[in-house]
Amino acid sequence: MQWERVKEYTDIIYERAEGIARVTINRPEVHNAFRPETVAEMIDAFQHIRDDASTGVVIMRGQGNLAFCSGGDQRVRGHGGYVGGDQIPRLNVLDLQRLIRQLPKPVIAAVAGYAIGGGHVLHVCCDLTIAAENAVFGQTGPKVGSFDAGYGIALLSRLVGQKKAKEIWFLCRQYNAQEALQMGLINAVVPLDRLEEESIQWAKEILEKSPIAIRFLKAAFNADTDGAAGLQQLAGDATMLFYMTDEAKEGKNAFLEKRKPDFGKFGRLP
Ligand code: 1HA
Repeated sequence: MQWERVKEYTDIIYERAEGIARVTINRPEVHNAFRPETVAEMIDAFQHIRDDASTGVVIMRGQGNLAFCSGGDQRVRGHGGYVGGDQIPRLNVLDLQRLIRQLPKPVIAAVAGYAIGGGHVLHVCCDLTIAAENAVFGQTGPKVGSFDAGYGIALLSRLVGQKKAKEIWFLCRQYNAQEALQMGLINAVVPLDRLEEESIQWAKEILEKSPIAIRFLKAAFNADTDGAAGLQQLAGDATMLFYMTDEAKEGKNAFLEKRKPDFGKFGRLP
């Protein structure tokens, strides 16, 4: 793969090749913990990916082999949130989680090493997770005085069931890749040196499929967990398709031509 850098950032790397976008958290000195700026850059990259018609799948990963992401950077945790250069305390990773969910393209987490705390919730929010054999999964919130009880609970308990999700949160244990696979937390485990290749293979298999079918399926999988916002996504996709029909165009054209629309010519299917 010939990865092309799409945009320059300080905390992340955003590249693309052959229809795949690759977003890498690039803070290996802190096991790829995120600060507000890291998250803002991720949000910017994901917004770009959303508009980029040449991209169909995203691979998210951490720099190096030791960590996918270790959650919020505890060194900049302040009063009410994580504090960046603008001195405003933020929990902006919650915005990123929603963006990953709303993105009409699948996001694959490629996890080498630790996916811990807020980093664990990020992989949970991704559509698929492929782990290297050295991957370690877990929540730390109650140990470090935090909790992410939004998607961190709702999605996790759908993946592994309530009893297991409670164990993960209440005990803050760490789980290896095989244990994670067994509990339905991830999709596959591969040797570390095959993680990249395997993630690209999965992305390529998705890229061969119908983009609109994949888009609707992702929205439908999210719809019931995400409540009205999930339905909004699904309904918005339906509107997008409807706008492509002659029936919808008749409505717009009639308005612009100041005449009564003739919807009678469009059949009603069972
Ligand atoms: O809960 C939330 C949120 C909830 C609602 C809304 C928004 C939220 C946003 C964020 C979060 C959270 O993420 S809370 C949870 C924060 N993360 C953690 O509690 C994990 C902290 N890290 C660890 O427990 C361990 O580092 C580790 C189990 C992942 C790995 O241990 P290991 O292999 O012994 O490495 P370690 O030496 O600890 O780490 C390597 C370096 O990375 C250390 O720096 P050094 O001493 O070499 O200078 C370590 O301090 C640093 N590091 C690791 N994780 C973090 C970190 N520095 C800052 N923040 C980190 N999260």
